[in-house]
Order: sequence, then C-alpha cells, then structure tokens
Amino acid sequence: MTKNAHRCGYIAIVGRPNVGKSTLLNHILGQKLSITSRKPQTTRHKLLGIKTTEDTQFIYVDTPGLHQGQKKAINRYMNRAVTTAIQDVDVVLFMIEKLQWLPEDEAVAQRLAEIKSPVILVINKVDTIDDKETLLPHMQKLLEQVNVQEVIPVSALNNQNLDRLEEIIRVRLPEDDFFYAEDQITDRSSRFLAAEIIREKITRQLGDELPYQMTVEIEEFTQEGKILHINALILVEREGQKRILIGDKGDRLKKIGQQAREDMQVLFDSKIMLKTWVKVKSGWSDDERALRSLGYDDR
Ligand SMILES: Nc1nc2c(ncn2[C@@H]2O[C@H](COP(=O)(O)OP(=O)(O)OP(=O)(O)O)[C@@H](O)[C@H]2O)c(=O)[nH]1
Ligand SMILES: [Mg+2]
Repeated sequence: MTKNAHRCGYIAIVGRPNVGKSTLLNHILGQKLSITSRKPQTTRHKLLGIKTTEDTQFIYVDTPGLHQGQKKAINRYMNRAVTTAIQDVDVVLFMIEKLQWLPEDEAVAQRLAEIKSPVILVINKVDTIDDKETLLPHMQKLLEQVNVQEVIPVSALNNQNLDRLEEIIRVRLPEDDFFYAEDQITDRSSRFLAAEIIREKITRQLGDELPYQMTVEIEEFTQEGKILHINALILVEREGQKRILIGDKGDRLKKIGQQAREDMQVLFDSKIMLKTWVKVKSGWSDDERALRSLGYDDR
C-alpha cells in the first residue's frame, strides 16, 4: 500500500432473521442507526451505515434476514434486498448465532456460494455460550464444511471481538478514495430513520403477530425554529390491530410516541413534536403497488 493511501469499500451483513445483524452494525458504528428487536424480520430495508476512520471508510450494508416459507410481496421485497446487497461488495459478513447451524443458515450459505466476494463467517452471541470449550471445535467444523475465508466469534451486544473483526475487514478493502463525506453515517433520509424508529417501538411493545402487519409513513417532517415537527401515519391491516395498537384510552400509542420521541431527540439533536395516527389499510403487505407507494421500492 502506498503511503497515505486510503481504503474504502462495501461490506454486506447477511444471515437468517434475528441473529444480530443490525445490532452488529449499531455497535460497530457506536450509534443506534438500524432498528433491532427480539423478533425475527425486524429489518425490512437495506440500509447503509458508514464508518470513517483516519485512513479507511467502511460502508456497511445492513440487510433483512433471509427467510423462506412466506410468500407475501413484502417477503419477496425483503429477500430481494439481500440478493442485491451481496452483488458487488468487497466483503460479506455471514452471521450465524451461538452453536447453531440451522437449515436457514444452510440456505444463506447456498445463496452465498454464487458470489465472488470473500465471505467471513461471524458467530454472534457468544456471550450466551456457557461451555466455552465447545466453541473452538464448532468453529473448526464450520471452517471445513462451509465455504468461507474465516470464522470469527463475537458478541455484538457486548462489543466483544469487534475490533478484531473490523481489522479483518479493513485489510480486505481496496485502496480507494472515500466515496462519502467523512461525517456522513448513512444513505437514508431523516424521514426514513424517523419512520423506522416508530416501527421499532411498535415491534418492541406489541405481541408476535402485529409487527408484520404494520408499517409507518411520515406525512410531515419540518423544522420550525428549534422544533422538528413530525407527523406519522401507522398503517395496519385490520380494525382489531388498530385497537390493540392504540390501547386502553390510547395508552399504548402514547407510550410508543414517547419512546420514539426520545430516540429522535438524540438522533436529530433537536426538540421533537411528534404526532401519530393509526389507519386501517387492508392488504398493503401483499400488494406490490401499495408497497411501492409506502416506500418499499427497489426498482
Ligand atoms: N445475548 C446477545 N444477544 C444479542 C447479541 N446481538 C444481538 N442480540 C439480540 O438478538 C436480537 C436480534 O437482534 P437484531 O440485531 O435485531 O437481529 P437481526 O439479525 O438484525 O434481525 P432481523 O433484522 O430481524 O433479520 C435482539 O434482541 C438483540 O438484542 C449478542 O451478541 N448477544
Ligand atoms: Mg436487522
């Protein structure tokens, strides 16, 4: 490498749902950018998270968990996001968790077999492994059986081994000028991030069913003096879901709004005036046109 040269490149983070992809991105960035929850299929859209150090710009691509067995338009959209994310990147982080190797992981491995970029297998959530001596043989087995360059254990949540992971990535990035400004952290608009924060709070607050049947649209996003005014429309599929979301005397929606506002205050560094509405729009999640008008547009 020539003196003073810069490195810059793309790193896709892929894996089955819920293994901790978005948590890894946030902890590498040292900032909450991508939404996370205990529930699978939290991330729906591709999102760039950019980290610039003195000599390197890491452009991470967080992706939805690759999944099968669900056939709605929204599921096709999510899986398509993974397929496009692994094209033309410099490194792929293939994330799995604990001591598991499931058929869903195998499906991801098969998808990655078609690409040319180097693949690093990241075993996440090692903080939950009680018998640490089982980890090394597990890693060795995976290295033999899965077509990857390296295997590295981490705990994204506890920031364990992330420095080493970043170094492994860095040396694989090409010599190039930075593509983005040094202070830029994502390619997404503030509007998009605001909608995602609200979706996260709803996903975290509600039972297992509803998160998949809900989406958020920002109708107004305007700065007036020191206050950022945000109006958000929450769309659900059925009347009963609307009742659940609003809660007794509006309690639940109020709580969701409060939590979202707190996160937005930090992210946008501004006072926030947030208004939320809930509306029923049945069939949106399996309707390609409705999806596109709601921002699920990759064409
Ligand atoms: N114990 C432990 N939990 C973790 C770790 N990393 C992530 N988690 C948890 O795992 C859950 C899923 O994390 P996400 O980051 O949302 O997972 P994801 O892979 O982005 O999920 P999808 O977007 O749904 O595909 C959350 O409850 C996280 O707190 C870790 O290193 N250790
Ligand atoms: Mg995610």
